[in-house]
Amino acid sequence: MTRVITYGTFDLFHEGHRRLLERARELGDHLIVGVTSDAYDDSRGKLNVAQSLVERIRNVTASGLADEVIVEEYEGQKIHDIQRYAVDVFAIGSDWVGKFDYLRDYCDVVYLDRTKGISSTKLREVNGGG
Ligand code: C2G
Repeated sequence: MTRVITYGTFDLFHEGHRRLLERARELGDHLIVGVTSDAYDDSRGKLNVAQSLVERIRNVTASGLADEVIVEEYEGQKIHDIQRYAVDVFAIGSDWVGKFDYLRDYCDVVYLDRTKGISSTKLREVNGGG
């Protein structure tokens, strides 16, 4: 069984997120999705997230695309998760190309094309969230 993992904030879950999860899922038989905790997003400078962790997890679960949902809480957790869950493939959007090459010591790393024209930032603007 090929186990795939991906991570994200998944704020205001949208078409770009859905397409990313669909393609990550196709890389194997079991997809684990790591959703960032509020504190971890704060620590990495992502300060304008509109939805709580519980809401973001609910949306990822409701997509029906994740076999397993976990919470990402600290820098360095990806290596621990890959080992703990015996992950074969790490997948992430192309906005991160090169940034996760260090994980190649532990599993395959695949960058998937980002969906153009949609983002959480855009949706927050449309919703007047600032
Ligand atoms: N994404 C996409 N197309 C978009 C928007 C997002 O393919 N139009 C992808 C991103 O490339 C990422 C995933 O959806 O793979 C989640 O995106 P975000 O919620 O913005 O999370 P991000 O900050 O990219 O999380 O540990 C956290 C991750 O390293 C990065």
